[in-house]
Amino acid sequence: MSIYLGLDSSTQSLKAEIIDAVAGRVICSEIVNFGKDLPEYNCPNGFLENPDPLVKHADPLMWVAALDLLFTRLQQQHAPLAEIKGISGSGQQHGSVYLNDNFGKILAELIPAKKLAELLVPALSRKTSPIWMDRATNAECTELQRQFGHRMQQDTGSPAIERFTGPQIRKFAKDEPENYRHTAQIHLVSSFMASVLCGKNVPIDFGDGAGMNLLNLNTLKWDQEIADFTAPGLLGKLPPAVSSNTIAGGLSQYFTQYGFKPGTPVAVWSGDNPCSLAGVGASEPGVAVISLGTSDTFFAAMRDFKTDPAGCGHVFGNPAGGFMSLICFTNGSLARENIKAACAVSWRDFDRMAELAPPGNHGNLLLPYFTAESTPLVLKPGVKYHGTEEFCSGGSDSSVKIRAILESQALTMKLHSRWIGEDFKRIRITGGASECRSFRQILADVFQAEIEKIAVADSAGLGAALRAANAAGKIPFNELYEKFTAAAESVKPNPANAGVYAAALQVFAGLEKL
Ligand code: XUL
Repeated sequence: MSIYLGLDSSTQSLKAEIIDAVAGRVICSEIVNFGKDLPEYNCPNGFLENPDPLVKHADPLMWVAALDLLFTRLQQQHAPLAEIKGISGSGQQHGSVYLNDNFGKILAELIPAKKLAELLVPALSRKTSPIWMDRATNAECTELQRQFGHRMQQDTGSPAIERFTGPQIRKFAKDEPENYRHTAQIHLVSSFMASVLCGKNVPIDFGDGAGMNLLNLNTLKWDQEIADFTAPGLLGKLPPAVSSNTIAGGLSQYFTQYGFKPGTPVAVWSGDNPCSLAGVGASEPGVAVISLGTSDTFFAAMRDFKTDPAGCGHVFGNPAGGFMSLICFTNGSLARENIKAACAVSWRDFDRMAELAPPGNHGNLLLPYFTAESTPLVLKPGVKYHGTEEFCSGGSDSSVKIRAILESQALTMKLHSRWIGEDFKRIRITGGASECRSFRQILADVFQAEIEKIAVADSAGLGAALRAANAAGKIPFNELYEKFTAAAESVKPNPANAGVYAAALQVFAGLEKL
């Protein structure tokens, strides 16, 4: 048997996808929802409440508590854990975990009599972890930009970005110098989880490492000068950066209590977006991916290294080698959920009602900044409506409101992905809202591209499992893609709507500038 496990540590949950790489099937899935299953960590939406809307931290102990609970559930459903030939994972990007010099020793001596969340308490040099939704580092970004100017984007793939790990580390070192001094290791969510699995500190992969404003993408090494300016002695606190198919180590003895074989190979984890690129079978250039999760992201494997002149898009490592582009829209599902709640409809009606308004929606659009936005950068949340008087005063039908959010989200993706310079004719779609048929048609019409959905909804978890099969089982990605990522459904663009949306795009671009 050729069985591999992919784990997906996302903003709101930890999921498992177990695949049979020969049969080409997901044979087992499981989920732990942080808000519902671990309410004691006070992160109903994956982060801790904070009076400052720009601050978004989570409790890293919740992530490891989820690991124990997930494995318990997999064991209860008799998942073939002893048969697993390799494990990898996907982590929400940019979030960082701060550990003191007990961490390595504690990991080496994990004992099944206690749970991970209890064992790791003395290892934290900072109780909370800033996550990708945090925007509290604007001052640090300004300082980094002032110091490095255009080189920051040229060499790390992005200008200094609020949610990226380097600016976050700089803020921590400035605000809490004592706690920073006691920090021996700084991990990403991905490398932290992989370290726990392996019972030792393990590297960060190029895919996720590129989201830190610290990795030089020309040399694929930490940038000494940027690291030194970011925070004192930072280089000594970072794990090495390695390619995404590196085997980080063997599974710690601790996990035999769930039925795993100790020493099962664990491949380095990567970020959720790089994993999704693999999970939808798009690691060759030419096909773009839209992932509709907590955030909406638009990404594609890159032909040549290229950066976004507007500074909103990023370059990350492609887990299959080379680079990928990525643009993140923070107000993804949050905006859709807000409109759904305002219209008091079910998701099924949300989908159905969007089709009742015509393409172009009588010119009604909105800038959906329910929370601070990364693309374009908006630090002061606020929704802006544009169109008929009725729509702007909130009096329109639900169908118009719903169509407005979906068309606006499709237009912002089109507008902010132009720098990639490719006219994508095929786009693969994944994530919860990819179920929404009307949204798929709107995306097809706005991009004038065929929108393809694959059968497995958790593309990050599947991508992690495929990466495990590639790294530990040496199965080529192409072989895996043939078996796992064929399009299950596809929506064709309607050429008759191209003009309406080309005009709407101009209006939307103008609105953003106001
Ligand atoms: C990407 C980003 C998000 C997170 C969480 O830059 O911030 O997509 O990875 O999903």
